[in-house]
Amino acid sequence: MSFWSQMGLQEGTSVLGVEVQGLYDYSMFLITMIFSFVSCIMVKILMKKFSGRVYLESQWLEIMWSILPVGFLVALGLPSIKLLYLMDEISLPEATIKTVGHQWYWSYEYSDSRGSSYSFDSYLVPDALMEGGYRLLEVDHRCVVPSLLCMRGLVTSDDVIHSWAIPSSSIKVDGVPGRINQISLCFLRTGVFYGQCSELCGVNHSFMPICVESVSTEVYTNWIIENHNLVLQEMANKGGNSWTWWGVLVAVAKAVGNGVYWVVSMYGMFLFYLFYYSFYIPGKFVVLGGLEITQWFVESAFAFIKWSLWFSNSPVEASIYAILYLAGNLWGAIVFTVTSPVKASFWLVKGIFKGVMGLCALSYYTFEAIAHSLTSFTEDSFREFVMQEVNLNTKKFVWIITDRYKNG
Ligand SMILES: [Cu+2]
Repeated sequence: MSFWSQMGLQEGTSVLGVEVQGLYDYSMFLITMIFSFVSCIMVKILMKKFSGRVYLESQWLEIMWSILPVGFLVALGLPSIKLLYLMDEISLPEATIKTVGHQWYWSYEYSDSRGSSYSFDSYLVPDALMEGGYRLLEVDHRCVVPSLLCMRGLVTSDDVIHSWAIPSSSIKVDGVPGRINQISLCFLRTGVFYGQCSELCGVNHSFMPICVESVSTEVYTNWIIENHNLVLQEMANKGGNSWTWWGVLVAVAKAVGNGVYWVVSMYGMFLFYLFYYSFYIPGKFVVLGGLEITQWFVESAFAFIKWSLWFSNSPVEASIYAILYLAGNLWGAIVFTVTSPVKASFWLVKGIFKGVMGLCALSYYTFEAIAHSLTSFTEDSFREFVMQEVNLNTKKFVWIITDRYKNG
């Protein structure tokens, strides 16, 4: 979170947050360089007379002062555009947290597990300062998220437009009534991160803070399972023991139907692929090849019959035609064998073509390398580490969930 006399951005708590920080530092560096250079030129213009008796034009100078600014703009715009698109990227999230804005509090919903929905409201704690907390930032129930695990956040609103924002993670999503916006939640470490409603929503707009508690995958998974079990228990208690033989029968029939459907669909798929690859594909090739050979044979036979008829009518003409035809074919074969230098030149052309293509590929890869170095502000080893941790946590999450569901 921010601290007194802070100059830059908050310390990044998500991959995006770190990247945005990198972009900020990089653009500030470029801007400072441009500003100082232009200031120097302007001071020089004020101090000196930039005029010469023979210095009338300079093509080279004009080309440079057109191309250099374009280069700077690209260097500033490219990383920005890349981050903009990365922000919308939701890469295979494990679970969903739904955030609903109200006048004037937030509510969180954890609903995609076991058919139950665990939700709670999150209100400001008015006298947090007295309890050692941060003023106007602490809430009674924090939004709990796992760290280093990909989650999906859905943000919407119940009344007016709100905005769910956590500056340190570069998150700001508008909660619009009647619309659902989504955001990727992947925090780099455990901790408590603060934010505030960032869209003017009424008199108590300043008093609906956002407080996210990032915990380890194990803690999160156990927490969500416990709460879902509590909700399920409450639902069962409310419903009472109102089961009937009819209900049991329907449930059993449903289960049997599901099983039969599953088995039948599996076998159907198996038989389909078996038929497709062992009969259809080979059959298709045999039939098509046979058709082609038959077509060639029929065409040749037809041409020969035609020529025979012609020969029976006017033998001289037909013979001359046949001799010319065969000689033409023979001449073609002779030319092909004698003029092997042509073949060599053909290979040369092919080689040149390949070389040009290789040069194009080389320039493409060079461009890609430059674009990569321009657009990523974190080290490759850091990103690899994050990916490894995320994979590990995903496995842990799935393992704990399946284990718990098996047992209870
Ligand atoms: Cu607000």
